[in-house]
Amino acid sequence: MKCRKCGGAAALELRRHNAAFCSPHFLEFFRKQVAEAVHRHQMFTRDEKIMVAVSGGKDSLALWDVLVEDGYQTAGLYLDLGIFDYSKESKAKCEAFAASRGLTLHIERVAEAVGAPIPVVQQATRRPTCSACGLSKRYLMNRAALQHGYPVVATGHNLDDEAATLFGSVMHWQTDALPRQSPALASTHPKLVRRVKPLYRLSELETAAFAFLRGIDYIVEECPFAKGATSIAHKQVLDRLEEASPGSKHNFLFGFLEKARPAFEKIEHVELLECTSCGQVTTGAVCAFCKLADLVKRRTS
Ligand code: Q46
Ligand code: ZN
Ligand code: ZN
Repeated sequence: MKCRKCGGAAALELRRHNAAFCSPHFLEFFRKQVAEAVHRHQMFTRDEKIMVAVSGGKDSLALWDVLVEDGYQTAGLYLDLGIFDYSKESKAKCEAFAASRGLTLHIERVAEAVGAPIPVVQQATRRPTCSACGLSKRYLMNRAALQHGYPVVATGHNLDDEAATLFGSVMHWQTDALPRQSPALASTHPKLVRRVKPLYRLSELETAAFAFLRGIDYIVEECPFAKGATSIAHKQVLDRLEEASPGSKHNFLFGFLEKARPAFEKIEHVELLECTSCGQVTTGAVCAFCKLADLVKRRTS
């Protein structure tokens, strides 16, 4: 196998692109894909401060690395979910990454904001762990960005994540979730920051290869609650399709973004209000996060 760019020995074959690259040209390819994503969806400019949500995993740290190397103004945001050793180790990876590059890392503790760490929240609410966790993460990301003056939050979601989420939404015909599935969500209210996913063009394998080649020290273990999540089953189904027909995930996601998403976008008309309890944006009187925190307080006291 030869590198598509220089003809040297290839280190990595990308079947869906029908190409192979040596290490330096793979890194170049990766950075170009991020630049293309940023440009195509006007995610942010060089004058803006970007908050990068980091979990300690390969994707978010690879993203932070690319943006820093490209000269963007960034800071990290780590959400401490209080999930046993997983949280301790992932936090340490983020702190080490930030310290080694002299970057700012903001830390938000879910236990402080919601009233209990995620495992206790799950027991108290008896809801699927990931639903309370996802809700808390989205809320705290937006709140932290507003508090610290960042107009945009970037997350490390990759092509595999996005294809799996889309698959899940389509499987259940969640027509309210479909218009929100996008590499870039604009701010629709002064108290909502933009949310962008600059890695949506890159697969999980590619972000792993990038992190490895860049010598990024990331947490390899997944969150212990990820195992039972249906998103894993969706990923496995898509992996099998990809194996049989390279490019399937790409075609599924990109086809949706180009051809189908606009049709769902038109039917989304929601009035945005401010939560009477915390002031953050909601569609009802009290936001879902405040309701969750209230429930946790009642059940744990
Ligand atoms: S951290 Fe939270 Fe994830 Fe763990 S509890 Fe589920 S949503 S799996 S990405
Ligand atoms: Zn090369
Ligand atoms: Zn609220």
